[in-house]
Amino acid sequence: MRHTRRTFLATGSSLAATVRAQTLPAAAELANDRHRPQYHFLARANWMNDPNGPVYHKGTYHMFFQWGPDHPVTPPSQRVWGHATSKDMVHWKHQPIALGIEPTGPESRGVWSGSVVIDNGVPTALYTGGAGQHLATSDDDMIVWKRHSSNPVLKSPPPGMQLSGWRDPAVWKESDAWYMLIGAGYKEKSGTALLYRSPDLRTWEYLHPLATGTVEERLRPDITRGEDMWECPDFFPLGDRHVLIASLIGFPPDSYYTRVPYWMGKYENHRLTIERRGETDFGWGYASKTQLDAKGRRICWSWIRERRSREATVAAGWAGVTSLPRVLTLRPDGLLAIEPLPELSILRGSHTRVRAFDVQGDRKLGDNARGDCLELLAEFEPKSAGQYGLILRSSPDGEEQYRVGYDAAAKRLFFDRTRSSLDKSAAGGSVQQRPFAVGKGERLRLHAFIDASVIEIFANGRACMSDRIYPTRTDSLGIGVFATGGKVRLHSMDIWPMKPISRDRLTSA
Ligand code: DQQ
Repeated sequence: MRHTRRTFLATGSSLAATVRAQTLPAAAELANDRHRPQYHFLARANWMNDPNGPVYHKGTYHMFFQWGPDHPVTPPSQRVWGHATSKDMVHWKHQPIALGIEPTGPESRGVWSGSVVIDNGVPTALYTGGAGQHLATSDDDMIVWKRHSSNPVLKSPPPGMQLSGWRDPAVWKESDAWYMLIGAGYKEKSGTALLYRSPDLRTWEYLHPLATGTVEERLRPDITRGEDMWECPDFFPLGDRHVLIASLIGFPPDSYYTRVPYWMGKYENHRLTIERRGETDFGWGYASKTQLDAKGRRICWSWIRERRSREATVAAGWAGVTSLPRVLTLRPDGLLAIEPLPELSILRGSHTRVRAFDVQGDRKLGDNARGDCLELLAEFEPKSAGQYGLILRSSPDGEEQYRVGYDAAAKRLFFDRTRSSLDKSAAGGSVQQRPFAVGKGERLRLHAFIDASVIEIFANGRACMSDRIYPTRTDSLGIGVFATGGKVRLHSMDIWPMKPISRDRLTSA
């Protein structure tokens, strides 16, 4: 039996009790859920959040992830490491739980985020286990993991620090030793990432904070609390620079928002001198984690969160999606370039090209340009229009629609979800805007991936935005373009239907 309102209420209001009462939703229900993605990786069912320890080893990509296997809204204390494998980062096979809840000790309170490294050929996971940082090893297929006998390998933060959190180890090797960053924060002040060193991944020496946030970095003046913890730090070389990524939550009154900023700079003598900064995701992506792929490219994965009510999420029986693989490179201007993995093109179906035309007002495209499982690449030549961009998931009368566009005067990208669903509880959130400038003589290139409730947009290879929408109408499939306050030229638009990566929306072979 699947959960019902009655079983939900019978368990009382305690979330823990509710979790125990749930069973996995039937595959058929998930297969028929039109909000469930078809070509993004996600858990079999129930709750999913951060990507953990993505690693390429001996011809196979391994993705671990925070999974709540028993309930669509699982509290941190019941999260485990799920596991899936892939040969191409596009098609996935679900594997058994890699690291489950332990009956006693700190890992009975949850197995949280971390990393996997290959230590002399041995896959080794470092992760936060309820309290402290823990270690486990496996053989090449990473199916069965053995916990280190004296976990936690790192029990507590450096003495004397008043921290708001201390978790999510990111680990890498340098010529002399292993290094690790642990996400942390100075209470009521700012996030930080603490740097450690080890000869063997088991004994760790604290060095210093690699970087620390500032109150001024908060994006909104009304933030009164939050952003005092950097979750899920990640750190890696890119060209002749290094990049630090962290995930931050802020709490304006009555709501919250998240950011995944990056800091780019020179890393010398285990200190990072920050030169440039930016955002890895303008939207709803979080807890980004990177890895090297078989070709040596730096691949970034994010968790794309739900944006509908808890009630709707519980009824759906699943929550959370992993982003498409995103390739990070260093741009000549010192900023981060972020693009979808080119090999995603193996999913493309028959190609449609829309002829160039001038756009004024809203313009719907024809019937061969519609769907909720699409890739779309549009280039706009700026003209007189003040705002222009794409209309996605539009009903024929436009009462449901999602807009992503550029405001030329304000020099901002914006994402308007206010009409994305007739269900107001699923269309919440104001228009999101972030600074972005289309240069003189430059076109705006919007590369969009639509996958049921998931929207991922890449703009000119230097900005990325994820969102979730839940249109109520089954005919909210239309594509269009818009221009206000003048004209824009749609130079080209290429559209491909995307092939599902499994037959049943379970995303597993
Ligand atoms: N989620 C994990 C934490 C991390 C947070 C627990 C970020 O380790 O800080 O599921 O989403």
